[in-house]
Amino acid sequence: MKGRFTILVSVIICSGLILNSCRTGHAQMPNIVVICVDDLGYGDLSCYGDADVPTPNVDKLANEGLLFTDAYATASICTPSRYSLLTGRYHWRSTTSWSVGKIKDVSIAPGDAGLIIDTSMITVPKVLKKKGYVSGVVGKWHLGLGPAGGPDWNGEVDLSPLDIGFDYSFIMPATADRVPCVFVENRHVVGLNPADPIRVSYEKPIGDTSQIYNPDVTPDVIVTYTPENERRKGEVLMQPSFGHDQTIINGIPRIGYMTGGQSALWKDDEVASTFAGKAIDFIDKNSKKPFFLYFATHDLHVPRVPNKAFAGKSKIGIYGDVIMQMDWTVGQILKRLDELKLTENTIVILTSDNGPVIDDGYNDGAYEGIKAHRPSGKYREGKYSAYEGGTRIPFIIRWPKEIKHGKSGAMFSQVDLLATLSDIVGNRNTDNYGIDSRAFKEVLTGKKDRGRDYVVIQNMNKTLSVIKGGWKYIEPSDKPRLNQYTRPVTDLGNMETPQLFNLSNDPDEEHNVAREYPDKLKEMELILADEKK
Ligand code: NG6
Ligand code: CA
Repeated sequence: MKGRFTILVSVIICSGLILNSCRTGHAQMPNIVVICVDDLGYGDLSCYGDADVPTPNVDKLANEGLLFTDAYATASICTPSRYSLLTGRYHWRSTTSWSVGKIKDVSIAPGDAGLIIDTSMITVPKVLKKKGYVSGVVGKWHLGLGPAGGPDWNGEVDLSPLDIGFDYSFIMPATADRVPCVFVENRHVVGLNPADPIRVSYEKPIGDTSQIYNPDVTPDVIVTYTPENERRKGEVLMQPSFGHDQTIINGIPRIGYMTGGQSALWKDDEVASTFAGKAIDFIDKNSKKPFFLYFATHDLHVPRVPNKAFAGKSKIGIYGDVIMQMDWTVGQILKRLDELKLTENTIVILTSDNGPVIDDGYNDGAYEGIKAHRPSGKYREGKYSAYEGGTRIPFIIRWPKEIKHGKSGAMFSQVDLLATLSDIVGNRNTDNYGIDSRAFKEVLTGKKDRGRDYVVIQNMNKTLSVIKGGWKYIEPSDKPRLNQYTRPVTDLGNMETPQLFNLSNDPDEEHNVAREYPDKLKEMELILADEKK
């Protein structure tokens, strides 16, 4: 009798424990918010030592979390960088995934590119789903949609984030300087009037020629876009400095041709607040489940159109205004997490997709206003380049429950996010990791300060570099050395001879020491050759 009673009590206690763990099981899984800021430079944030632009919200994140000094994006441009972040695979390896689009050799996806991530590939949201996560993407996508040539903008958008693991999607299809200038929510263009269908071409003008940019008839530059300057057909509110000379939408000439969809056009000065609102809605709706939000802000990317709350507010002109706007957005997210009492067990990562650029194709005043501010900090060049400014990016992680405030000098690559997040949520089956992704849970949580042995990065021409133990090797390339479409002109780092730099004493990559250190050069060449196999 006594034995039976003991068994009964044990059963009751055990089932109580099981029930309890079921109830709290989900609550214990951390929520994950990855904020991918477009074109944010290593030198753009005060927590990284810059005093030119106030970024109190990002600084708060850094003050409560762990700030990485040696973190890398895998590419110095958007599409390949984001591809790696979501798939754990270097984009330069791609063969199959490009087959869905017609842009095999182009690194920056046009606005009518087909979905670049193959639907059979492993992705961060797919791995997290195995652990019960609900995933959402809000913001700039730039990884293609639909089959080659783009989706049916007027019907169901097939081959979208929803087909690679996301449960919710509210996106700008490519960039704000590429048509179509509409948001896509799940499988439909938002606010589309069927009587005014969207047509898109990246080959030739279509439809109404008064909407096509013509430098001979357009008025002078109006640097700051204001809501009062509403959409005036055919008039230019912001002049291009390079390219960006096709369809004028909301007074801003863009890349690509587009007609129709007038009721669906986004308002440029409201893109940031729209994204913030949608991100918050996603958090609100899913606050009771473990969620993953990939939140890709656009503010710093051209065309820069700060809302009037930020226009003219920084000391360094429009370039600083859009950083302040980005910081406000981050603040909105952090505030909501606080209000929902989710802060303690939510991992918030803030990083950038590639290095910074001052004039990226518009006379928006950034070049004139920026004064002594150095967007790449102490590093050489920025967006597009193989030099450090191209891919060494801010990376901050906050997770109050597990991570103590501090700084880490460990090398970390965004390609490792997939495996590391998998590990963090207890999904240790490495079949689920992308082929280039390695798990660095203890590094990201600040328990170890030795991360990757080396990282591999690419510039806009797919020229590869290896960074290891304070050394940097850039492989030889016959591609053009300069990108003339930025101001100042960008040195892409393409040279016909190998380059080797000792970053420890030459962070500026001024002295190519390839001849002086043949053994080191060989070692780095072999690492790259091995990676390429
Ligand atoms: C370039 C555009 C630039 C920007 C970039 C993509 C011109 C002259 N330049 O081709 O403005 O859109 O592509 O940036 O058109 S990224 O951050 O999305 O990679
Ligand atoms: Ca970018």
